[in-house]
Amino acid sequence: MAEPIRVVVTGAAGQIAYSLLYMIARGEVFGKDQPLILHLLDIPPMVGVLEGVVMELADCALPLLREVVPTTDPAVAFKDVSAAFLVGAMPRKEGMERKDLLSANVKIFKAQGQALDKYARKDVKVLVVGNPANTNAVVCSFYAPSIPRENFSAMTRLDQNRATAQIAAKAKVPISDVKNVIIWGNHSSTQFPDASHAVVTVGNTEKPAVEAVGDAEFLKSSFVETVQKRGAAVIAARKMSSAMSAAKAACDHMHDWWNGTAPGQYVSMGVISDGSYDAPKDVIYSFPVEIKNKQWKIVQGLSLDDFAKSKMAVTGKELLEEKNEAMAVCNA
Ligand code: NAX
Repeated sequence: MAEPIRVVVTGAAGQIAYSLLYMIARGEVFGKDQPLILHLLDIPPMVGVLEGVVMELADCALPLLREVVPTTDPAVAFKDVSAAFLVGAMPRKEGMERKDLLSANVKIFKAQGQALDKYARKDVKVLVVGNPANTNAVVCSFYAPSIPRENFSAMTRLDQNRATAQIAAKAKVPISDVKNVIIWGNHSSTQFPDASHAVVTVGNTEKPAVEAVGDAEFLKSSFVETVQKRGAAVIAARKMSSAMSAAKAACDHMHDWWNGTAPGQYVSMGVISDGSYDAPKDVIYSFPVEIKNKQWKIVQGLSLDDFAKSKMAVTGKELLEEKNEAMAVCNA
């Protein structure tokens, strides 16, 4: 069997991590033959809860899990890690402005970027889940200059999974029969869920999603809105934000990064923008990517209509504004 790899999950005492740690430790991300040493980072007030999580992980009796390292020290948490799930962030509290949240979280991701730079493996794959995820990922990468920028990503896979589920339900097919739904831009309400290149298998044939759902208007209206507002709908119903589905999406994201995408299929990831599709350069923008040998490549040559272009411009502008605000906080 392979040597164990070290994987860190931050926010390890939180609700997403509660599902995520189990999925990782079962081998659903790095494979059923890959032993793991899990590093769990949280903040000092959460040490007691973290101890409970460690007990439960032991009680799961998972053969791949060789060691668990709970800590509040980033130097320990990021030491020699091959993969990092950066979930921990300050939650939005009542009365808090978006700006206050951004400023609190940007500081966390600056410090974690510096710790990654100092202690992690240089080929570490970093997935930022904590919000504002795209901008936190930009900041984290900026403060880890010894690690390639391509190794930092932000999670829009939950949005992709939500969008794919909407198409499957509308076309009345199993979810595995829908592929290549795209999320463009920011993991925020300006994101653009795009099914115009998606394909649905109906019987033995592949059809464009628009044909399979039989409703072009749906794809430009309620489909887009439902996906954009799904997070809020879950909060309204559950009184807590998405956790199980967020954990599953984080696993899907890292799994595909680690193992590659199937031929003819692409997935959406927030990655450093090279200006493809007129997105602003040097922000972490969600693009469709294909992955081979642990390297992602933005899918090129997809046609965009005016509707798509206008939506993508809005989310790109927001990302640029967020990045500028974040860098101002970092430099203050
Ligand atoms: P919780 O509040 O349950 O857990 C967050 C945990 O992070 C807490 O245990 C907290 O103590 C810890 N934490 C805070 N500061 C830390 C630091 N400096 N270092 C290490 N740990 C720290 O939140 P949860 O529901 O787990 O959500 C976590 C983050 O994911 C939030 O920012 C949330 O907005 C974000 N989400 C992102 C999604 C995405 O698609 N990108 C979807 C789900 C989720 O909303």
